[in-house]
Amino acid sequence: MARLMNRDSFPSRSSAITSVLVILTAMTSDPAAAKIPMPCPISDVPALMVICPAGDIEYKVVTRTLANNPWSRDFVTIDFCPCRGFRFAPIAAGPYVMSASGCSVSVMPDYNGISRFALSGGGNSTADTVVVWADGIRLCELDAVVPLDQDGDLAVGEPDRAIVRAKLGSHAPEADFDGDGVVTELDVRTLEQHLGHVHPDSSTPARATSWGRIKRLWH
Ligand SMILES: [Ca+2]
Ligand SMILES: [Ca+2]
Ligand SMILES: [Zn+2]
Repeated sequence: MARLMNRDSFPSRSSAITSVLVILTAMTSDPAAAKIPMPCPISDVPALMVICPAGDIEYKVVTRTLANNPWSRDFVTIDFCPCRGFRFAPIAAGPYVMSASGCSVSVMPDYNGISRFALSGGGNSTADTVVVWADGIRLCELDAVVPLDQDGDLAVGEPDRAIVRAKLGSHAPEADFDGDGVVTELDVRTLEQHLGHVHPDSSTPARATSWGRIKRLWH
């Protein structure tokens, strides 16, 4: 099913629409369709994800069935594994379940089909692919993951602000926090609202001098 629903695998838009209609038509008469989550846009997966190392920005996924009912039968997973420049904060007991590999996170939806991800992490994710899965079905691929912690030390500080300011006027997606396609002062202001925010595990303070310790925790 995941392969069938992968929009990237279709040769053209018209054939993609035809194929999806055939699948959806077949599923309408299938009682099992009431028990599985549908890919975007039936399920709602925001294209832009902004992440603060303090975990104070909520990213909300809403999973729905073909009949537009909430789906909450199993975990919803966000897979960051292709993002070699991105890292999650080492949280012992976070609001999400982390895979053993440390690069994908899962949340159990509530009865309304809502999964709330208050992710804590940082580092560059440019040009990498982040995919949202549920019940083995590929729901959607994100357009952009934008970390406020640009340099990946798990804190939002002056170096991060300098990185974003250096990209003012550019189309750099990794510094475009509002997703309007250009890096402006508004994006800098967004970062400034999180200046000083660090990852929530106080036993591993995110300062430049603690880089070695953070790295050891991660590897
Ligand atoms: Ca930083
Ligand atoms: Ca912008
Ligand atoms: Zn923050």
